[in-house]
Amino acid sequence: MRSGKGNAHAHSLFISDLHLCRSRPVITAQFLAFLQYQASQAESLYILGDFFEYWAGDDDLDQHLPIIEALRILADNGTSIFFMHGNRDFLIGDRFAQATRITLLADPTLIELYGRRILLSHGDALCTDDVAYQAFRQQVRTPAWQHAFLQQPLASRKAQIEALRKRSEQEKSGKQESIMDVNEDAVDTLIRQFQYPQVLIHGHTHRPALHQLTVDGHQVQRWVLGDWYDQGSCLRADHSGFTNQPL
Ligand code: LP5
Ligand code: MN
Repeated sequence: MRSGKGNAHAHSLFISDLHLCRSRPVITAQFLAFLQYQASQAESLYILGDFFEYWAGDDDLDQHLPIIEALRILADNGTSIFFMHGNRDFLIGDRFAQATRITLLADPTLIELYGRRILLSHGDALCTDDVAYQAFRQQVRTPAWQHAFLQQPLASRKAQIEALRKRSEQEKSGKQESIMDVNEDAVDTLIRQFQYPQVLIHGHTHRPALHQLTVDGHQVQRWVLGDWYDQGSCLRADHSGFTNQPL
């Protein structure tokens, strides 16, 4: 048995917001090295959304074969991989999951790990002050919208995504920073809904931090994962708690 799997060194890793795309090969190379040297030592890897810069549909798998193959090798070697959709890759579906041997998780999902109840989310649903985004999100997360979108030719989907990306960047430049962060009441409501997990882990805001909360007298840690634009960011969980894993 390799170190760190199923023994006293057992640990799991959490990442999000890698925004992998072919135009940023350095990040892809960094991620592939991370899988080989770090994730391979973990019993599980949780990818909490915006793994790709965007995902147009599983018929575009060929764009990312080295990544898909590396995930499959990791899974075949015994690291369980869990994957939650982000706002950029919510169209990842069963074909991608089968090719990579990942397990898709709903957003949010409660897990129990090393004696703690841990709630996982991408984080965009918690940004409730961003009303324009939430209206858009509600529309594109329905099965009917997704079915109709995926029926269209890949080239047409990509053109629409490009237009959306431009519009999103324009609109973001006019939004206050605070609007694009999580709403604290939305966080508290979620914590209550899941009966006060000890830990909430999410990404999306690209504001890595540990927030210590008290919700109805319960202590909760909110870990915000960082993005991978300049350097990787990874949270490690084991029997003694949580730490930022140097990459
Ligand atoms: O990702 P990030 O952090 O930069 O910004 C998000 C919100 N923007 C988005 C858009 C994505 O970044 C880019 C597209 C991803 C591909 C998705 C694939 C399939 C969808 C294809 C649809 C054509 O998620 C941004 C938030 C920000 O997070 C912070 O939380 O502010 O939201 C926006 O800027 C969105 C605008 O406010 C509203 C846009 C409405 C567009 C409606 C026209 C599109 C019509 C499509 C049919 C419904
Ligand atoms: Mn996001």
